[in-house]
Amino acid sequence: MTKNPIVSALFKPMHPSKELDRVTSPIGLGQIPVSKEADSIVRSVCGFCSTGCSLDLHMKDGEAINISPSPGYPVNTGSACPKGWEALAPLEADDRATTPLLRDSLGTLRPVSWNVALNEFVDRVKKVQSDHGAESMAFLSTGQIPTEEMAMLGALTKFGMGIKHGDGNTRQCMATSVVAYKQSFGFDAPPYTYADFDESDVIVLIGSNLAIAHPIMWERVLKNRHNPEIVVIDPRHTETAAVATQHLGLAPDSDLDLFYGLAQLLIERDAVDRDFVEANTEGFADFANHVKRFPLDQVADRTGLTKDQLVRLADTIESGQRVSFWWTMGVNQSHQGVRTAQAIINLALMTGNIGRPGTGANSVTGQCNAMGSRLFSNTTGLLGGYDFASLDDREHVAKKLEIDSDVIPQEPSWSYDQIMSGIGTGEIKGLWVIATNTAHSWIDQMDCHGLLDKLDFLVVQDMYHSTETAVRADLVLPAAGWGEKEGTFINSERRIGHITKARTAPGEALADFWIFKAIADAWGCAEMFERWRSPEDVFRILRDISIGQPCDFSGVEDYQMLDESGGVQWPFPAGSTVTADSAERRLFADQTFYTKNGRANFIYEEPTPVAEPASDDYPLTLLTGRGSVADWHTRTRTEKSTVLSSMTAKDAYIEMHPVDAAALGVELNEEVVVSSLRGELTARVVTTTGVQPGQVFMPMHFAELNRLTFPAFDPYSRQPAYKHCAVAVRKT
Ligand SMILES: Nc1nc2c(c(=O)[nH]1)N[C@H]1C(S)=C(S)[C@@H](COP(=O)(O)OP(=O)(O)OC[C@H]3O[C@@H](n4cnc5c(=O)[nH]c(N)nc54)[C@H](O)[C@@H]3O)O[C@H]1N2
Ligand SMILES: Nc1nc2c(c(=O)[nH]1)N[C@H]1C(S)=C(S)[C@@H](COP(=O)(O)OP(=O)(O)OC[C@H]3O[C@@H](n4cnc5c(=O)[nH]c(N)nc54)[C@H](O)[C@@H]3O)O[C@H]1N2
Ligand code: SF4
Ligand SMILES: [Mo]
Repeated sequence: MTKNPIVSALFKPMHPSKELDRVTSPIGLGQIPVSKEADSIVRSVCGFCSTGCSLDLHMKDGEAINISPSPGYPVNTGSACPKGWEALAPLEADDRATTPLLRDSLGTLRPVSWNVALNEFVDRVKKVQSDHGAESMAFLSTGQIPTEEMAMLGALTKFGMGIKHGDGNTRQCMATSVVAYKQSFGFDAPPYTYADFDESDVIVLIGSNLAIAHPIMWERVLKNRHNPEIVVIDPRHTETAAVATQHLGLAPDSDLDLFYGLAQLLIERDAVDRDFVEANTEGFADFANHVKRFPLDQVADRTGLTKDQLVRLADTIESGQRVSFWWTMGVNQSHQGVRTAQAIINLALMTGNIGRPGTGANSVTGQCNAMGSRLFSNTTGLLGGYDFASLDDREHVAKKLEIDSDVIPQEPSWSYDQIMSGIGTGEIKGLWVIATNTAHSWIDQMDCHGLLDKLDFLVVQDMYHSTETAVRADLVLPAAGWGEKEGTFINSERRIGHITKARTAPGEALADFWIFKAIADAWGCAEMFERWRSPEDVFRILRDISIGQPCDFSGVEDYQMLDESGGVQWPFPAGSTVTADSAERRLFADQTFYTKNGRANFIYEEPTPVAEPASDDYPLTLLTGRGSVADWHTRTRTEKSTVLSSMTAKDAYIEMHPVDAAALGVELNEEVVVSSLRGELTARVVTTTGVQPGQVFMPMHFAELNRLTFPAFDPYSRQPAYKHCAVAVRKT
């Protein structure tokens, strides 16, 4: 058997699991002194949410033994949420994948060497491709690995292995914002800097539970010294709504009606920044005509809000000097997410609330490196924010990479849902899943599980062998996690931050970067990646590709510069220097957008009905989302921390209004069966007025939840509409 040179060079024999005298992190906000045991500190950016807090890793004998939030970093200034404090615990779990695992003829996953695993990977992927065509192998990646790793994966698969279809979990999360920004601004460019949280006098949060999902951004809202009006638009009375000055508990998925109605109210009272609209936008007159069809009475009726609530919000927006609009999954995960996001963008444009401190139409990102994946995963967009369909773009990228432009696909990939349906039709026969847990998080789970089981070859590359997806795999590749490898993340405000290797990965687990390098070698395309010697080399290659793009960061020399400057926000073209003035960067201060004529577009459309309204048989609307600050997604990481586990519920629960519970005759903590047309689960009832009558809420962290969800998608972004389906609840 051929020995893989990358693996041979990297391979370290299994080290005895090191007894780490780890000090327990206190929970809470604030700073702690360096642990007494530590002999030095290295800095890194947190690997959970997109806030991108900086963390100090306390080192002893070359291994991180404790964490505290970094003082002085522009994002978190000495604070972290519990997940940040506890970020080392997931690395020490018993179910870490420590060797590759291959399913044997009896159906059991058994440990094999890297050489066996790599040969198996190459032989079976090549067989899938020769039997069914190159396009029958696909991959699903993530917003949770460093940019350098994403780029390596995207280039290896698409340029090296002839794979055409690859998408990622960013589709479940940010695809709507990507399309909305591209169409409205000409580039996928969230315009804000976190200082805008500090500067606003009106903060409008739409479908965003910031207090739970982005606690350190929320802390900035709470520290805002302008006594801001905080408006929360969410069907639920969330932890965030509890502190708001206005909560609009609208009917689920009625946001588009609401925002068109608000635009109409503002136009009626001439609360429009005519100069800004005239000089910098396209299509306002037609938009103004469109929203005439959304009069106050009708909007109140469709949203379930009172006319007073609507008028008060219009007053607030009109009188605000610096109004910022922030949206997250309550908008993106809708069957009409793109148009809803654009309706928010339209409000910011027509009131001139963009490009100035404390303003903006701001999509809050989810995962630590979703922004990196949007620009550099080489999935739907060509590496660096370019277009697969453009010959010029393909030639430009090929030249930068010193490869033949013919190897670059001429079309974007299928989206996640198209890849899944492709398995159903037999067009996709092999799937490589990297750092995402499809079998838990994808919509309409019963269907999803059937599809995964239908594949000829399923490879899962994960930190753990126990995930819902890994246990279904034919081959598991053991990956190092955050803290065990190096690279960069891009946070929600476009800040590039350096993540540092501060721990040895267990057993034979390797950083995803080195797994990709080893596969390139085993596949026979290592030559193409000769210059991609280390993550930092890749960083330099990507930096060169970014030149001339809105995301140009060619002014960043190297990782050291990122460390010394507290991260750098793009754009940062060559010649830029980090000074006190340039430390914060907001887009569109010059009122020039990235469209061909430099103007932002007003885009709008008639609202459409939800895919599955409540019915006699399924009378309740199921809302889903984040349940607690201590839970991360499918919990593979956070459940490994005893501290985080103690802060959250172990088993599935469903929130229900006391009136609905009484009608069903169920009480707090009673077990119920929740069913939809697609599947059912059992859960405990939590009675709360946080949800409205007729609605129920269940956190996405429970593995069973997506048995219920309905596979509806936004037509432009193909993002799943996780936030809405019809269910019934009955006593067990
Ligand atoms: N603790 C924790 N933090 C996280 C994550 C995590 O798993 N755990 N995940 C990260 C990721 S990847 C993401 S994408 C973000 C998500 O962050 P958020 O989007 O803030 O979180 P969600 O709870 O998914 O959804 C937000 C809200 O949308 C509301 N909503 C539902 N339907 C509608 C509707 O029709 N209209 C409106 N206006 N609102 C609606 C829900 O009630 C919910 O309160 O969080 C990030 N941060
Ligand atoms: N019903 C419902 N479903 C939802 C949502 C919802 O609101 N409601 N939200 C959606 C959203 S916004 C998102 S972002 C998705 C998230 O869904 P997923 O991406 O499936 O969730 P995670 O648990 O973050 O999965 C990440 C996987 O990568 C592994 N991992 C972590 N770090 C590394 C690494 O460095 N390398 C490798 N190789 N593996 C690693 C983890 O162990 C884990 O198995 O869920 C979506 N699903
Ligand atoms: S807020 Fe997000 S980035 Fe900051 S410590 Fe918590 S999970 Fe990490
Ligand atoms: Mo997400």
